[in-house]
Amino acid sequence: MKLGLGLYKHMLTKQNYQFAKQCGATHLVIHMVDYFKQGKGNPSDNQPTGGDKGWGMAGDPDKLWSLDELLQIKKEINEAGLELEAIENFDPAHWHDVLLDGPKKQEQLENVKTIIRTLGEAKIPIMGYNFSIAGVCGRITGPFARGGAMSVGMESSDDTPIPNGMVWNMIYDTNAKEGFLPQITHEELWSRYENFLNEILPVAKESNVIMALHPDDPPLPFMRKQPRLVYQPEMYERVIKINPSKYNQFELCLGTLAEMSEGNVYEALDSFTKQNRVAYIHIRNVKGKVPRYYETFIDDGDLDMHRIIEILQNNNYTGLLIPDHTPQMNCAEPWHTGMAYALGYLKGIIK
Ligand SMILES: [Mn+2]
Repeated sequence: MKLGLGLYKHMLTKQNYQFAKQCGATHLVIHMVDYFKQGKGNPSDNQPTGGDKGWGMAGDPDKLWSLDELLQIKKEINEAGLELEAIENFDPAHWHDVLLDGPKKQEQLENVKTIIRTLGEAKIPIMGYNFSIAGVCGRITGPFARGGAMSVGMESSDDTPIPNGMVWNMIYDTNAKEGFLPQITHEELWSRYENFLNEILPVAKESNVIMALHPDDPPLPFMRKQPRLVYQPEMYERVIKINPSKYNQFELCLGTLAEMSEGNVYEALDSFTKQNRVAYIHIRNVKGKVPRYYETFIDDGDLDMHRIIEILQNNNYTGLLIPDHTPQMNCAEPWHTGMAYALGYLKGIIK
C-alpha cells in the first residue's frame, strides 16, 4: 500500500509538498475547491467546518479546471519527489444541478465529463467525489481530543433546512430566490445518482480515471432535511449494483464508517478491498457513533489501526492511504503537526 497526504487548495505549495515528502508520504491527494472563504470562524489551519452559511462561496461556474493548471501542479508535485494520485471533490459551482436535478443538469453533466477528460489527459488516476446535497455539515468544534486538543464532533443532528442557492455546504448562487431546497426521498436521491453514474462511467473508462465515492459524513439518514446516500456500510453494495464498471470505486473513509450506527468497519474494509473497489482510503479515528461522536488522535479512538493495516496487508491492497482529519495540536502549526503525528504512527504500523 501507498502512504500519502491530502492537501487543501490553499496548501498547494512547494513547502507543503516537501513537508509531505519529509513525513514519508509518496503520493498526494489534492483539493481544487477552496472551502476556506467563510471568514475567521474557520481558520485555514484546520479542516473546514463552518456554520449555517457552510463553507462559503463555491468557485467560478464558467471556469473548469484547465489542463495547464493541473499539469503545472502535477509538475511541482513531481519535482518534490511525489506522485499526484487523486483530486478530491467537484466544485458545487460546476455540478450543483446534477445534485439538485435542476435546469442546468445536462450542461453540468457535460462539465463533469470535461473535468474527467482533463484528469485523463493530465494522467491523474482518481477523481474522488461526494454525491451529497447537505455535504459535510452539522458538526461542532471543541477540545474533544486527548489533552484538550481542538477537534470536531457531533452532538445532535442538524435539521435546519438548506436555503436556495446552497448545496454541499457551499453557496453557488447569492441571488437565489427566498426559500429552501425542496425535500426529496432517498429513492429520488438514488435515482439522481444512478443517472449520474451511468452518464459518467463510460467517460471515466475512456479517460482511464477511477471515480471514487466518499460516504456521507456525518452518516445519518437525513441531514438538514435532505436524504443521504451511503450512511451504512452495506449501502456501498448498491453503488456497485447500479454499475459494475471497474471505474466505479470508493473513497473509503474509515472514520465515517466507524461513525455509522450499523455494520462493521473491518468486515466492510475486508470485503471492499477483496472486491477491488477501494480507490483510496481516508484514515482517522473517532469515539462514538452518530448522532454523538468525536474525532480523536489516530491511536486514541474506537478503531484498531493495527487490525486495519493487517487487513490491508492480507488483501495485498496496493492503493493509497491518507490521514483524513486530525485534532489540532497546541503549537505554531496545528494542522501540520497533527498530520505528521498520524503519518508517523501509520508508517510505524505498516513497517
Ligand atoms: Mn473522509
